Amino acid sequence: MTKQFKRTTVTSALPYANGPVHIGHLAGVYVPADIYVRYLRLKGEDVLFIGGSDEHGVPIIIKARKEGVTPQDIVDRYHTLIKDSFKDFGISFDVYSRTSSKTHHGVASDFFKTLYDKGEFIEKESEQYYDEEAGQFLADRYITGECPHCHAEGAYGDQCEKCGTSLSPLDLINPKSAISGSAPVLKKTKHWYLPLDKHEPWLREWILENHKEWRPNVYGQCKSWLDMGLQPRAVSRDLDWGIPVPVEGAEGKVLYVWFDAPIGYISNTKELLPDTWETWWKDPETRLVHFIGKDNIVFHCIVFPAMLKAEGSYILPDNVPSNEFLNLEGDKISTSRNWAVWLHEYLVDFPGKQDVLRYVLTANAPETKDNDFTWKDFQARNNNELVAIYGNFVNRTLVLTHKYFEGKVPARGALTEYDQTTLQEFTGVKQQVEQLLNNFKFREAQKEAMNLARIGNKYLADTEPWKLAKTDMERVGTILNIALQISANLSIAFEPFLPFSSAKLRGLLQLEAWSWENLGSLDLLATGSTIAPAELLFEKIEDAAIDAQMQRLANIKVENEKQAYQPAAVKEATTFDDFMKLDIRVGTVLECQKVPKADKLLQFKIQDGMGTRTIVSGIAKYYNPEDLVGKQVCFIANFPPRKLKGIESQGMILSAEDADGRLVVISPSDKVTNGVSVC
Ligand code: B3M
Ligand code: ZN
Repeated sequence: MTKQFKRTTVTSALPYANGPVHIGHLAGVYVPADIYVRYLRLKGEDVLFIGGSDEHGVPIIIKARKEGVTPQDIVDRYHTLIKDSFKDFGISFDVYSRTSSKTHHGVASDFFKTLYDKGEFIEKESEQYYDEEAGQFLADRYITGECPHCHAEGAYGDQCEKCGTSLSPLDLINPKSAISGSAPVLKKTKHWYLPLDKHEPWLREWILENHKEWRPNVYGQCKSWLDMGLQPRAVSRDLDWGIPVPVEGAEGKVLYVWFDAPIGYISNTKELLPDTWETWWKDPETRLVHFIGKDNIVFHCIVFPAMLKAEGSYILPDNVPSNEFLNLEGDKISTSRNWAVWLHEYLVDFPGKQDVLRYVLTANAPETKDNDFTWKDFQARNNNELVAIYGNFVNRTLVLTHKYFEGKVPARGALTEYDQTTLQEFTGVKQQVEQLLNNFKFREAQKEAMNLARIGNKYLADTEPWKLAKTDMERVGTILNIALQISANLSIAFEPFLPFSSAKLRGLLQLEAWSWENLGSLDLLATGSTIAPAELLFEKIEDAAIDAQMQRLANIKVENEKQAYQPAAVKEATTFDDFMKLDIRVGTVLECQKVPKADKLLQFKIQDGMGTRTIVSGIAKYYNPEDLVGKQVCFIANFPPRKLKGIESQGMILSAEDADGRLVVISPSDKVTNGVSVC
């Protein structure tokens, strides 16, 4: 028997405020959470939707240091940007606050204190790297050195990015502090640990026995953690950005970011509802649901529940619907490599098209496995589904109603057998969508809603009311009445998924009184009521818009390749005499043209100070011949002539080969006399 609850607290992972949010965030966490919350609200259930920014942790400190600003400056900048992006995409939080708030510092500090006083922590001394020049302990990310596995330089204290091995700072060969560059020394430091091993027995039972209904990816990850055996986890760090450990003698120590961040859900609830927040966190009749990405599973299913249980007065999550990852055009989304579609940029390129992105991200949601976002698929889903099915159906219905009935809902007469079959297909929709949404199957639920549009579209195509208009207006009225009622139903069915379009459609239909309960009803629009002039719900997205996005990504790829460029090793030593044997000179390009039937070659006529010479060079892919005429170039004058495609080449033009393979001709930085030597 599933338990009955009175209300639901829905949380969504608190994004780190060290960068803007992108489509991966939206697809993984915020769109599904928002769909779920909108659905519960529509059903009239008591629900609270909690969001906020995670403003502590080492990446924020590192970013601030790089930019020469304070961590507070960084989080102020991104908190606002992130909050605005969510608002723009209709993510309907009841509260969106931040972990640098005063309320949160208080709540998290008290939480730690309670556990401390109850003896729920163990205290341990360990040796950690300390930077004597900077006078501080070093977080794992602040220590770099040689990887003990692949011997790459610049591996971090927690991971080697070259070979992917996870490391501990003590593994690094020749460790260096990223702050001062000095070699760190080992020094004793004290920290507080949550003894997860002590919690293991009840966690095993609670998850593995009592929550078999969790998504297989979530359940499976928990099981493998539990089977490996849990270890005590440090909940404090030696840092100066975060919430001070509220214990005497803990100067210079703050709560570990993963200790304070989930408490942020509680603090943000308290900020919104200072008097009643406890109902949402402590009443056993409240259901707690965490929406997160897969890298956060262990913290939400094991660590945070252990903290809540240790505190003693809180409820535990009932479900943790975690998604896998969304990739972008086949590659992992990465903030540092700029390999992402940023939400605030999307809205500049596609203003007003929030719902299109919401639709595509749900249609492709990485619910059971990693999935790929591609711009071609984005375009196809918009043009072939939103425009061609949903939009087309609604538009035809509205236009025909205006054409034949002056924009008034016509009466519905007797139904034919075909009408009955159509309506039968459609009555099951509510139950199906509900069942899917209750089980966090958002992709399939949205598909069902789209099926409703498909039914409508097919109904109009099959009954062809435009052909009956001359002979049987009563029948046309019946058909359009049905089509209008289906349209009204679509505005309800799509409300959790596409809230902007649903609102627009309701405006067009002048549908004022409605609720989720009405889904499936054939009497949403009264006969004789007026509808607004037709307007398109969705617009076709042209190739040019998609090409521009693909080009942007291609440029980023080139940039990234350049940044990752490893210069070749320096060649064996040579001598000045050897160098002097090469006769390098400057000349001016008089003529330049493509060599027929050779796509790489350009033929040059060069003024070399003594006369002219012909040189053939393999740079045709990178230059328009006419752009080189008049330019001075450097060439080797004493190579023996050789024939290329039948043309005698008298020398070689010098170019630099860029990281992406592009050849760039070398020219003197100022005009010089033709024929002079380069030395
Ligand atoms: N900020 C990690 C992340 O964005 C972290 C989530 C906190 S949820 C309490 O992936
Ligand atoms: Zn390595």
